Amino acid sequence: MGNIIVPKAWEDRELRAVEEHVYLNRREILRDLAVVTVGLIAGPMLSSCSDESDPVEGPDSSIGDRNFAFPGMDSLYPAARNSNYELDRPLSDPFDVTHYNNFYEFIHPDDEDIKSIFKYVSVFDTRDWMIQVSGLAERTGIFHLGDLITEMGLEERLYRHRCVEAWAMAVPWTGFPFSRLIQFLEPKNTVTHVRMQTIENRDQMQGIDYQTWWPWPYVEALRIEEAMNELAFIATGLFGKPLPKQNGAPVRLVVPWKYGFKSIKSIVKIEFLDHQPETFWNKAVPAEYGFLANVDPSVPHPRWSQETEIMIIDGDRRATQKYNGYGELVAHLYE
Ligand SMILES: Nc1nc2c(c(=O)[nH]1)N[C@H]1C(S)=C(S)[C@@H](COP(=O)(O)O)O[C@H]1N2
Ligand SMILES: [Mo]
Repeated sequence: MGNIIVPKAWEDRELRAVEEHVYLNRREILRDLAVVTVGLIAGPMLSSCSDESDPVEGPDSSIGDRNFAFPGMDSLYPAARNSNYELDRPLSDPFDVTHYNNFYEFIHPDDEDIKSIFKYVSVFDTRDWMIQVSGLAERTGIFHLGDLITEMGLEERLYRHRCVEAWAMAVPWTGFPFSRLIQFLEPKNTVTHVRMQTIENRDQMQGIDYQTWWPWPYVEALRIEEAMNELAFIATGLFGKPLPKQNGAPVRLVVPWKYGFKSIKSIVKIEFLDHQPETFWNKAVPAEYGFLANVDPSVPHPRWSQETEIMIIDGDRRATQKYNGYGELVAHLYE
């Protein structure tokens, strides 16, 4: 990708200030959280979070480095598999899936290899993770991820993944349907889009200051009907364990019928809107990245064909399927 200089107009200082505050003063905020999260199950999760002795999980040689996003996190895995979501292909190797990543925030200036992202995530602190919900909904405020998971429950689903750059994989995600979370947050009926934002943590994500030409923070969005589709999934785990940092810990979106860049990682903000927002890739490279970005073998990327895909890392090449094989469940959204 070229060094595209993007004007700084995207900067939203107010928002950044809120997030920095949330991030740097997590434990203070947790004390006051009962006031903010009206109506959410309060109590045990929150009080145990303010315990200064939260355990930090060490790297797991099979899948990588993780923190506890909340106490007791590990005990929720593995979750029961939902047999409605099976695959026509074998699962990818866990080592490949956690060592072949796309996460621009962690690209290292001296080592831009996609297979090196995992080396630079250990400083990423995902403990006591919170998500700010705003916009046109009844329930807005700052929610602790542990509380949301308790409220939503967890299940495992086998999904395909297809990157716009033609690599593909098949993986078991753990999480909950996005529709369940949206229903819980009660958007107003004027809502047309849901916008999501990745944490912008310059101290821990060296790729942000290095790649000054990208319009940080990473932002993605879906139409509300897409977000409510049964396939749209909020993942907190992978291969029966909490998400490794390089795969978007502690909480990411998964939209398997769209190119991978829609599946935004490490989400700290969800906003309900009555218009289509700008997104990271739409702003950065509008000619290449359409807002919809449905997987489609008949629509080539401006610089390459999308007719086939390559399974990581073994290189097995297969025909790309329209909607990544999920047409039965999503084609009606685009008629
Ligand atoms: N915040 C953020 N989310 C992101 C990206 C990114 O660079 N930053 N890359 C996207 C792209 S292009 C892909 S293909 C997937 C890759 O997910 P994986 O590394 O878990 O395979 O994450 C998506 N989510
Ligand atoms: Mo991608």
